[in-house]
Amino acid sequence: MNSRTAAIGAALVVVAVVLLIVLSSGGSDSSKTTDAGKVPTIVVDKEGHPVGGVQELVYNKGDRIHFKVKVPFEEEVHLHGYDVAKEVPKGGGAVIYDLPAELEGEFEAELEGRAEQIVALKVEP
Ligand SMILES: [Cu+2]
Repeated sequence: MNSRTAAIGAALVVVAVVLLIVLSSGGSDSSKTTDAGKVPTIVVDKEGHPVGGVQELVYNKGDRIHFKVKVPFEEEVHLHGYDVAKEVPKGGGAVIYDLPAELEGEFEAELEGRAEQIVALKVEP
């Protein structure tokens, strides 16, 4: 009897611990999703056009320019003005821009090989 009660007690503890782990990991998952959701992602389709059109991104000087570009083929993504080029490998992939907005003005990011604009970047004073 006693050992059975102890076993039930132990099982309850295990359930409680598992619940805590599931709940806490669920919590961190949703915060990750929220963080990821804050990073604008430009998806380029197979024809080389940005899905939903050229994405407008507006920042204030001193902010962090932060966006992601997913391209389904090998390309070079080029952010004008800041002049940052990033290579998308053969077979496609994503590149991430994360840099301080220190230059004011309007700049474009494009798929360099196709001269296709994908981002209209504006940095305001
Ligand atoms: Cu360019």
